[in-house]
Amino acid sequence: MRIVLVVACALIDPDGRILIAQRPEGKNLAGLWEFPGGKIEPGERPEQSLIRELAEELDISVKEACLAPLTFASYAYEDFHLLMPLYVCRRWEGTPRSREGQALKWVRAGKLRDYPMPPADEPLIPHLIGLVGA
Ligand code: 9L3
Ligand code: MG
Repeated sequence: MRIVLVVACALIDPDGRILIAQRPEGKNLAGLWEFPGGKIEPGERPEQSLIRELAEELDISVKEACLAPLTFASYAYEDFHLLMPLYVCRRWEGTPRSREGQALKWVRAGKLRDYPMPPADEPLIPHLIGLVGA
């Protein structure tokens, strides 16, 4: 089974809300809400990939020291196995804005269940509730 490494981030604002993004039409899992991130490209360290993805998708600049590992997702899709570290970040430069047509939403951890997510992301929710409260 091919293992695909993807990195994701829970951006947390000063109110304790978490940013989720809706996967746009044309991508797989379109319409589902996810923690922003993407695939690790060859030659990249995970933190570099995440910083690149956050710039590409959200137009924010994040320093590596501001990324803290929280947990990970491990999920068997039909044709590959997804391994996805989840980082949390409370400090960034710029204001997150949609650069790829994806809708964005700041949501309390206890409300994340109201947003349909890829199955890989769902088990991450209790870890975020544990971190910031519901
Ligand atoms: N994925 C799942 N949850 C996430 C992210 C960022 C990604 N929070 C899955 C969707 C795709 C694969 O990982 O199957 C690669 O993501 P992308 O490069 O299409 O964003
Ligand atoms: Mg992505």
